[in-house]
Amino acid sequence: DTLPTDAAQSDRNEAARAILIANDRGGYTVPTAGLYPYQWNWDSAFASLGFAEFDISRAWQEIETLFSGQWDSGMVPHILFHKPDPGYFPGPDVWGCAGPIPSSGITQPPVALSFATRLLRADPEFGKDRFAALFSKMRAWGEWFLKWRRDEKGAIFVVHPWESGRDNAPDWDDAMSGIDPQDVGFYERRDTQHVDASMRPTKYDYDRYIWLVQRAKRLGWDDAAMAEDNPFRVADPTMHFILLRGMRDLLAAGEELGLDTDGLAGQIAELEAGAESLWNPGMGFYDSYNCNNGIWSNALTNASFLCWFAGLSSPHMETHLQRVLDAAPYGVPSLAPFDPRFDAKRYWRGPTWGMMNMMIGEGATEQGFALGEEVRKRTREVISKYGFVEYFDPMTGEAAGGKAFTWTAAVWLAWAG
Ligand code: 9WN
Repeated sequence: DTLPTDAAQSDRNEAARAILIANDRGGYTVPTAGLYPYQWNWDSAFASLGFAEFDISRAWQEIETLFSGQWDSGMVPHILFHKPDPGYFPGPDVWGCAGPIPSSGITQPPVALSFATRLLRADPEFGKDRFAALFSKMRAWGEWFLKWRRDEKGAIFVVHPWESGRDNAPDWDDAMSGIDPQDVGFYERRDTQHVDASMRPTKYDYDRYIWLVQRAKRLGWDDAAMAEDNPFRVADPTMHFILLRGMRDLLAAGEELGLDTDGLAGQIAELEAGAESLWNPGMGFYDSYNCNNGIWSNALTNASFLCWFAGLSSPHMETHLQRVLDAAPYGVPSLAPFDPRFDAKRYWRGPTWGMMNMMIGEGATEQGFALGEEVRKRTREVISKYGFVEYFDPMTGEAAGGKAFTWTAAVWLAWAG
C-alpha cells in the first residue's frame, strides 16, 4: 500500500524530471544545488540515463560535456569546475590542476562507459555517430586505469577515497590510519554548512582527504610521480567491477558499429582475472584491501555486490545479499548492519543509495537472481515514501543528505519508478 497509484506515479515521474531540469546548468547537471555546485563524473552518467527517458539529445550532451574535461593522459576528472562557486570546498585553487577545464585531479567510477552504450541502445540511429565520436576517448580512459590504477595482482585501486565515490566507507580505514595529516593547515569545510555534520564524514577523514590532495598537487598531478611511495592505494571493487562492465559494453557496442576494438578483449580478460584478487577468502565475499600491506577491509559493502554488474556470476554473493536485505528493510545498505562499524546515517558507512541499488539490482537480474527485482521494489518504496534525496537510512528509510538529488531522480526514471 506504500507503492504509488497511477496518479501518484505520474506525479513522481514529473517531479523527477523537474529535478533534472532544475539541476541543469546548461550542458551539465549538478548533483544538487548548494551542496554540490559542479559537474561530478559518475553523477553525470546517471543524469544522462534520466534525461534519456525524455530528451535523448540532452542525455548525450551530459556525457559529451564530461569528456570535454578529459586530460591528455586519458583520465576523466571526478569534478569539472565549469564556473567558480564558493559554496563547495575544495575548489579549483586547492586542486591546482591543469586540464582543458579546471578540474579535480582524481577520477571516479567509469560508469559513463556503460551508460553511453545504453544511450546508444535507447536510440541507435540518433546515437551511433555520437557514440563513435566518444569511442576512442572512452577507450583511452579505460587504458589509463589499466596503466595507472592496477596493482601487482591485477586489481584496480583508488588513490583517494573520493576517487571511489564512497567517501568514508570502512574500506579506506586502514590506509587512512597510516596518514599523519598534521601539516595540512587551516581549511574551512562547506559541506557541514549545507547538511547536518552527523551525516557527513568526520574531521579525521577530511584532514586526510585534503592531505592527499596537497600531496598530489605538490607532485604536479603527475601520474608517475604520484605512484612513487603512494601511501594510499586501496584495491576497490567499485572501480574494478564498474570498469570491467564498461569495457565489456564498449567491446559489444564497438563491434556492432565496426569501430576499432583491437586489444579490448584482452583487457577484459585481464580484468576478469584481476577480479579474483578481490575475493576475500576468509570472509567469503568480494572486498577491498590495502595494496601497500595486503590488509583486507573485511567489509561487506554495497560495492561487494557490483560483481554481477561486472558480468560475473558469483552465486555465493546472493546469500550475502539475502542476509543484508533481511537485516535492512530499505534496500542495500552501504555497509552490512551486522558489521560493528555500521552507522545508519553516516554517508557510506550504512545508508542505502538508489544509484548503487540500481547497479546491484540490474546486475542481479541479469544473472537470473530474483533478488534483483526485490532490490528494485525496495528502492522504489523508499523513494516513494521519502523523496528524491541523496541517500536513506536503510533501517527506517528516513531521508538523509542533500535534497532534490539528480541521481536519485534519474534512477527513478530509468529503473526504480
Ligand atoms: C566528493 C556528488 C558526490 C558523489 C560521491 C559522494 C560525494 C563528494 C563530497 O558527492 O562526494 O566527491 O564532497 O562528499 O560521496 O559519490 O559523486 O554527489
